Amino acid sequence: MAAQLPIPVYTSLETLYADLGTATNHAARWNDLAEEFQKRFGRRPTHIARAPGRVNLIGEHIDYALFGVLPAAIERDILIACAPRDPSLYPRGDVNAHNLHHKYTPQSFTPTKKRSNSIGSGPPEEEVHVEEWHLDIDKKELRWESYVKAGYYGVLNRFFPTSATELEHPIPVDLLVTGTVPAGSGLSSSAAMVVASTLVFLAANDKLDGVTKGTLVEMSMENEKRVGVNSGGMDQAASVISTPASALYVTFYPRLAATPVALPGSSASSTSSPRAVFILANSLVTSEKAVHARTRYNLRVVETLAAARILALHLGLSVGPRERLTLRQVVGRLGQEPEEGWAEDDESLRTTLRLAVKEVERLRPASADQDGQEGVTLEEMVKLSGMPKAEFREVYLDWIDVEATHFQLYKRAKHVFTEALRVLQFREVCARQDADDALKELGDLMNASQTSCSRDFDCSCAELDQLTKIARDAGAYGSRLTGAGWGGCTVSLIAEDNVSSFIEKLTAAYPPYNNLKGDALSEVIFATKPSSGACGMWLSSFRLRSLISPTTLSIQVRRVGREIELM
Ligand code: NG1
Repeated sequence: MAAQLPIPVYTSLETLYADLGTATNHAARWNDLAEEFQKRFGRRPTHIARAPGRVNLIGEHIDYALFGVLPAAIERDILIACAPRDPSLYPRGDVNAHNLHHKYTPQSFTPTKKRSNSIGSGPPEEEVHVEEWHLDIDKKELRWESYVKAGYYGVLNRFFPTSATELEHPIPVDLLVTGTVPAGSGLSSSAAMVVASTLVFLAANDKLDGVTKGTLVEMSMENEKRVGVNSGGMDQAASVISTPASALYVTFYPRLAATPVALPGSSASSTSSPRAVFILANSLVTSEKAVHARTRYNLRVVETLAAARILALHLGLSVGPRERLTLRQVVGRLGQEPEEGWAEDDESLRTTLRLAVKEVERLRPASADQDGQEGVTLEEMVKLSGMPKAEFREVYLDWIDVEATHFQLYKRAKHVFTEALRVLQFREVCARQDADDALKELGDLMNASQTSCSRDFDCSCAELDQLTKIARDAGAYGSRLTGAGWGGCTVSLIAEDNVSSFIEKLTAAYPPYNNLKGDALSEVIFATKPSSGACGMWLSSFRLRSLISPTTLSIQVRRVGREIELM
């Protein structure tokens, strides 16, 4: 199982790139990073962690309802280089973090031990006081180092008991970060940052033994919540578990699992289907997910959870008095799923989802117009939930920051069920590698997903709607927003032969691209192929507490004409 595998660790770029299967020009970035590290901190880095961004091909806003999604890692990534500092000169666990991008200023921070008030829900005299590691993360203002801190947090609290002896304390480090995943574009630069940070702190502190890809995904999901967004696990799973040339079918229920899915035309034997190429195009509307979380992302999380409870009650399914079940669990109960979950090839999930798409009509508010536009007020929602108001608040609202006058239970649940079905259909078309019309079928599913995101989930925006329409007119089989939406990128499915004419047409027709040329244009519109997941490159053979004379391995590259050669 892919999630049970260890994190790949390399000692040379040659082996790393053989696995990444990508161009050696990326090697120049690694080398620049190592050289700049040497310049700034007076020594070479000992560890570099890589974590890619991701594109979601289909399955939007359904990971936190625990339905399967189909993302792929992209080549663009975050690299974090690091080396220990002399522990006799700096406080334990101290971090001196720099970013290669000049707009992100250097930051230093030291974790402190803090007494948390209580755990448990008993009376105050039974409060249990615990000490935890603490780092200040300002959730109101988005700062680059918050993501570095978020990754560090989990490593500290999982691997360094606050009662530990001096010897077991986290070491002080210098860090240098660089990245090619554009921020706020729906390509998950945040998850890539948190995954790379978690990985580099694990490695620098010699804590990687026994950490599987699944553990890194779980830690990164937990860590990212500290930045203020209650995300599902899609981005972290794609960034960690992906393999080159395939998309990744990631499921979360009853446990995290991931299977590679080959895309049409990718196998050497497939003849009739042209090769699928995915083009990413940035709408140039920045999607500030954390800043708007209370009226957008977090609100959708609450709406889908409340919809799950209310639908389950309408359907006469069992629901615990304080249980916060998900829409995936509603489908499981409706179809009498066994405790260990349905097998991947079991048709029951699909059949029950079809039924759920019909049953969701029960959530349509009586006062609503044709599209169920009006939603329900908080009072109406509480009444429908069958819970006392105070209890409803505790279970559904107190743990998450949201703001709304109306809650759209019907439209959100309808999107989730139909989108979950589209993911299953997309996967099935990919399995029929040789079908002539595979790309057309996939494109239709992507278009239906865009309509549903726009109309029912309300996570698109005018520019994304416009750009996806232009993409279809320019020859894409299908085009949709990717990631959380409200701005950011679209992903369009193109046959390999049409890539350049497609890019030309899009550039001419989408007004914000009209004056862009060269690098500026290829920053906002580019083809991508599925890349492999997170990995580490450890540049010396030292073990932490025996830092005597590191045998540094070369990651030099040499330019030979226009080629770059590994040395
Ligand atoms: P973005 O904002 O594109 O990274 C977010 C969530 C995903 C998923 C998508 C919507 C985070 C880190 N990621 O992706 O888990 O819910 O929205 O499908 O919040």
